[in-house]
Amino acid sequence: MGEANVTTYLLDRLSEAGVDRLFGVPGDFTLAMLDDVEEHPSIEWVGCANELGAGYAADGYARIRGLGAVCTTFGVGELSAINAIAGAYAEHVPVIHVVGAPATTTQAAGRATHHTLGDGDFGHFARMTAEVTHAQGLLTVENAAAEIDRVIRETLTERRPGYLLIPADVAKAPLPAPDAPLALDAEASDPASLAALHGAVEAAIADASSVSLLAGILVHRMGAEAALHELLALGVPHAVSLWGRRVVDESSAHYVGPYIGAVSSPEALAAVEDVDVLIVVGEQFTDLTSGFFSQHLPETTIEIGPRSVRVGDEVFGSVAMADALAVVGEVLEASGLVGGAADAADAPLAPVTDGAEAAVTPNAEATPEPDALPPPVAEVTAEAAGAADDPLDQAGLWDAVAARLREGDVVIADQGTSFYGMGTHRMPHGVTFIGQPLWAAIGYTLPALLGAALADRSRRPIVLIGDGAAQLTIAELGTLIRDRVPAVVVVVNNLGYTVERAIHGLTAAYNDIAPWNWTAVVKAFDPTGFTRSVSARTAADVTGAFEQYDRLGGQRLMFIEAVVPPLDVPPLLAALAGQASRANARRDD
Ligand SMILES: Cc1ncc(C[n+]2csc(CCOP(=O)(O)OP(=O)(O)O)c2C)c(N)n1
Ligand SMILES: [Mg+2]
Repeated sequence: MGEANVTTYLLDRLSEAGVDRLFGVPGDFTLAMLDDVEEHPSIEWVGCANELGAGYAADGYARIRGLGAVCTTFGVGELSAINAIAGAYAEHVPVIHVVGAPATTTQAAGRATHHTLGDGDFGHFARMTAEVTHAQGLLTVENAAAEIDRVIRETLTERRPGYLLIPADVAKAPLPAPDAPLALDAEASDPASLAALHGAVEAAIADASSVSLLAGILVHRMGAEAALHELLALGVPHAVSLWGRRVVDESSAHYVGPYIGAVSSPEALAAVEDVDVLIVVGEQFTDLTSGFFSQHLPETTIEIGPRSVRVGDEVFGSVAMADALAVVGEVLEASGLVGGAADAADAPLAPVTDGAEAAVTPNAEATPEPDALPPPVAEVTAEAAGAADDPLDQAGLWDAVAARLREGDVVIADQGTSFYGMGTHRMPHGVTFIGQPLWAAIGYTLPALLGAALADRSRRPIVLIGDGAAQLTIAELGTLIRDRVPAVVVVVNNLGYTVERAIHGLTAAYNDIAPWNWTAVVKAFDPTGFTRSVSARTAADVTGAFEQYDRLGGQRLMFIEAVVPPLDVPPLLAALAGQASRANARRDD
């Protein structure tokens, strides 16, 4: 081991926070740092094909592990990663972006240095990044330890990315290893606020005869999943947003499906909109997850945010999400309003109905004009699939994939037909579903799969991605293969941007992509024979590929090219696309 320095200090701190992989692409301003990474006992370098992929990989890693890190070089490298960092910001994912900069003396001389704009200003990129990171540290020899600690602490606390700019000389400056653990600010609730909340929740449910809960992604981000599960174990009917699917166990008898505003299934619509009291926890309504803001919540709503709770017009501050859930649980338990775990868990789920048989209508006053209302989308069961040997279509594909899922899987779905095709399929117990519906960058999922897979090698990683999206980030397939990361990669070959076709330009040439021979592409990326690939034309082909993955002991990368018709659109996407095109065409004048 070389001498302890600023880089080794940073690596020690990252390792202490649970990070064991650093994703990135080298550059001359980071090379000296990377020698220390190579020598570090607990952090491994994962060289990626480009910085955008490395950023997405760090994001996918963080979504499983709690913190991710990416290292790029000044200007050219960091700006390629900035899209990924902005995505992590939007989606509340803690990622540390480490950037190697020209040496302090080079910067002071102000010369036209490579990877700069040539104007002697070395601050352009840090200023750009400041817009999409919560904390920024521009390291000097003097401030390095304090700034590394501050940026990591704030990144973990805020669940937003942090940026560390390290000039090449500062990276190698001597600095002893940390002598005490990183102190994280405790997020303790104010006892008086909690007591007041208790009273307000009691009053809110005093005359209620029904209650249900809607959960969102911030439950995961705030580390409140255990508290949520404890509350749900009381037998509370619940729904999730499409973004927040990972926070509940979708195999629960009390789970009613995703709530997507007006395009929800009748069961989800009734459970969320037609109750006396709704508890909303960790939810941020976005256009794509709320049916373009068509949500209609009951008058009495208890809204639990990351650090505060709103009950009617009253807001209770300084309340941690987990503590708020515990208070609501206490009150609900005492009220007798919820069924009791044992009986309720045995209750059969209401049968899944076709949208046309919708028994429930949304609140009359809140209903938008009839022509703006898409048909509700029914939840789908895996058995609903057509014949296994019929030509593959969207319905058959997602039914076949859903039927093969099992406990422990990490399913990552890209923002094309994949995300919406799987949106109405119930995940088995113990499956983590990851999407990126707010930032919604196509191509995110393949590198995110790399990160998620390396974050927990005991789980089966499955990526569902469109052919257009895969063309953006396919280079990281090479990284997966080089590092021999087993996974199932499903690429939906529908010859273009089908989700865009559904919104506008059904047959327009701008929605076509360059056709690739996908199985040949995989071969070209695979000099060692690590992959198996299948061009799936039927549901039976898809099922067979999953079975083959298992027969190979889950030790290979299984690439499934799922060939489906270009104009075939999952029902949920069709409903949302109609709303999207209306929203895009709307003029306020
Ligand atoms: C980085 C980025 N560029 C462009 C878009 C706009 N966009 C949204 S969906 C989409 C098409 C996705 O097509 P594909 O991945 O093939 O999925 P499909 O719907 O065909 O399954 C595009 C171009 C985007 N969301 N992100
Ligand atoms: Mg496509």
